[in-house]
Order: sequence, then C-alpha cells, then structure tokens
Amino acid sequence: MHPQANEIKPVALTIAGFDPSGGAGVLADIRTFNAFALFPVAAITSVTFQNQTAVFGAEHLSPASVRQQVMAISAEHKIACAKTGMLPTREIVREVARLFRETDLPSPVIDPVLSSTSGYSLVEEGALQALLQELLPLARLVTPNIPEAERITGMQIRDESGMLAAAQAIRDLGAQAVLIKGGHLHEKSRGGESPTVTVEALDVLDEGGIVTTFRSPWIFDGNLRGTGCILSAAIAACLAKGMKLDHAIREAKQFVSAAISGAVA
Ligand code: PXL
Repeated sequence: MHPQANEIKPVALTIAGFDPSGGAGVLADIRTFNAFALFPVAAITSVTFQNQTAVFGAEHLSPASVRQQVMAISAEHKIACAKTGMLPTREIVREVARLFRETDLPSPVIDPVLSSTSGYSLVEEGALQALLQELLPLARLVTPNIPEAERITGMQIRDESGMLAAAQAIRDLGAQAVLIKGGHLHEKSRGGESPTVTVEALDVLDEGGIVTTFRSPWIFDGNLRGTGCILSAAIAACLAKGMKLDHAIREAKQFVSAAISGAVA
C-alpha cells in the first residue's frame, strides 16, 4: 500500500469486533468503506471465534489497547467519519465514549450490537447500561434493529407507532438521531398451512424529532450475517461524503440490498 494513499481519500474509522470469517465486524466495515472509496482504518475491540454457523467465543481487548489503537490512528489521520460496532464490556464502552468526548473524532454512527445473528451474546453484563449512559449521548446516529431497540428502551415494539415511540425514547437519551430497522417487524411464520409472507420492510428515522419512514420490498436475506455492520458503515461513509442523513440512509440501504443480492461488499 502506498503510504500516501490516504491523502486522496477521506479516512473512515470503525471501532468494532473482529470476525475472522469476514461476515460481520471490522472486515465487513472495511469492505464497505472501500466500496465507497474511503480509506478504512480500524480499532479492534474483541477477537471473536466464529464461522458461518456459530459464534464459539471471543477474547476481548483491554480498554487501554482500544484507546491506543485509536490514538495512534488519529495522531496521523484526520478522521472523516466514525462508526462503532461490537463494544463487549462496560470498560470498553466507557473508554470509547471518553475518546469521542476528548478528541476531535466526528460524532459516531453507533450500531448497538448486542448479539450475533445466530443469537450468541456479544456483550457482557453492564455494557448495555454503559452504552445508554455514556455513548448514546454522543451519537450522530444510533441504528438498532427492533430487538435491540426493545432492550435499549424496555418497550415492546409491535408496529410503526411502537417504533416511533422507541426512537423518541432513544433520542431522549441524547442521541441526535435514531434509525430503527424494521426488518424483523413484519416477519411472520413461513411454515404451516397458510404461510404469511412479509412484503415490506419498514425503517423509521427520528432526527431531532423529524420523522422519516423508509419502506422497501422485504428481501429474504437468509438471515445474512453482517447486514447491520454494512448498513451502519455505509451510512457513516455517506455522511463523510457530505450527504444529509436521510439521503445517506437511502443510499446505504440501496448498498445493503445490493450486498444481499451479492453484487457488492
Ligand atoms: O452482526 C453483529 C456482529 C457485529 N460484530 C461482530 C460480530 C457480529 C456477529 O457475529 O461477530 C464482530
């Protein structure tokens, strides 16, 4: 790699876990940043052990090593956009919040990762509480899916008005904007005598109280791993390119759809 490559491309930072199989985490983020012609840099929070089938475990880094990765990168680069993914411990969440408070890193897109697609918990006890108290108030955007939004708010989300109420509750924690992803909302039984098929996916954006809804044909992704990582990285990338948030989300959603169909990332 030419050492000056980053002088041409804006630099995009991900602070997230490492999935060696490449489906999720920093590798998915890096592929996404590359696809948007950004220069990817990454600070790793945890090394996970997994493949397409299951997560077998993880070894988390210390908060100090997360800090030192970020400090070394940001001493050399002006960071154009940042996103966070798997932040597995209370201590790492606190350290990452400190980094965003105390340095000139741009406000992050926060993907509040709690568990893997296969259902394995990726965060220890206390990490969620720290996320709510310390990191969400610093967010440019938070991108929970419905189960994550339910755990963050303690609310049950059954429909669009539930999504709106949860988005406002998360914004009340201090985030500038919240995108609740409804991919799971309309999913119905696909077996039995009269299988119901989801025809629409609904996402709700609440930015400072202004609500935008995104409706798109629901694509069965076979529970593709990493779509949350790719979406939040793509939104951060589009923000780095100067797009308004709703435009950035529209572009990012198109990118994820293309990724699901195998065209990109
Ligand atoms: O998709 C959530 C996720 C995020 N980050 C890492 C992961 C996973 C799911 O497995 O491993 C590192």
